[in-house]
Amino acid sequence: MLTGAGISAESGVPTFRDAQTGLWAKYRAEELATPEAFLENPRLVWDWYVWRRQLTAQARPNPGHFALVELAKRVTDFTLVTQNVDGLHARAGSRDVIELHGNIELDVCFDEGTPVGAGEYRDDGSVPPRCARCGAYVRPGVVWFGESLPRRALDRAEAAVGSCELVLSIGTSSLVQPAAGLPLLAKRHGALLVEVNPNPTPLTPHADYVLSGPAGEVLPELVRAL
Ligand code: BJW
Repeated sequence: MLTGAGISAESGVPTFRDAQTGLWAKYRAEELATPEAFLENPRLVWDWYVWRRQLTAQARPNPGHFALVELAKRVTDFTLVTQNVDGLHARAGSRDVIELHGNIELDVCFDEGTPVGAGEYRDDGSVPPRCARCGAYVRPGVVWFGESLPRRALDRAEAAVGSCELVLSIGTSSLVQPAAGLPLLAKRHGALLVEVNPNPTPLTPHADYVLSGPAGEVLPELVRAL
């Protein structure tokens, strides 16, 4: 399975390409999720993540997330790959989730790329905070445009799509590479491709089946039908 922001939409987490609201209405998410944006205006980008962290912390997994937990129990070999950084699959009970774009809860040092944990922040009131080891800014542990995906996560995802019989692409606009290429890779290896999305995407013409609707309704129905 490959999931995207759409599966968390029914948990109240805005999708990435939804129009931004409130303070952020004048920015496009794509303009904030880059290392260049952070270097140019660290405070703005940091505050955007503080706001999004609050949103995801308050969000609860929805029936779509829970349906994938159930599906995993009924399938011998099940791999869940997500582009989401919100951690909602794990909170629903999914195990061993492959997070291609990192996790919004984590902090890492901008210069060293290593995790920054409790007691490792410089105590100077800086926003964003600074790494106590080297003084560089701390940033969220997510993958921004132009950055490489975590090698192990991508290797595992590619191995899974190279050998699976069925791939579900759920709640993703299928625009962002390399994740968007994974379902097509699976199809080239002979897998059946099913898309779950209320809206068409560039993947739709390649899908063997399109289940057009919200993941929180379609996935529980799919599990019931098994
Ligand atoms: C519902 C629903 C409901 C609504 N139920 N569904 C090859 C060709 C061209 C460009 C590139 C390429 N290879 C790499 C690139 C560059 C770039 C890229 O892909 N650009 C394209 C946009 C053109 N990729 C990268 O830079 C990646 N790095 C990389 O490849 O490194 C090597 C390299 C670099 C540069 C050049 C070449 C190689 C990194 C990508 C990192 C993406 N990071 C983000 C931010 C994460 C942190 C954060 O959250 O702040 O990840 S961007 C954003 O997009 C986020 C998402 O995970 C990702 C995908 O979005 P997603 O999940 O699809 O969400 P939406 O909002 O787009 O769509 C929601 C969908 O849900 C919609 O379809 C709705 O209809 C649907 N929906 N309600 C089901 N209830």
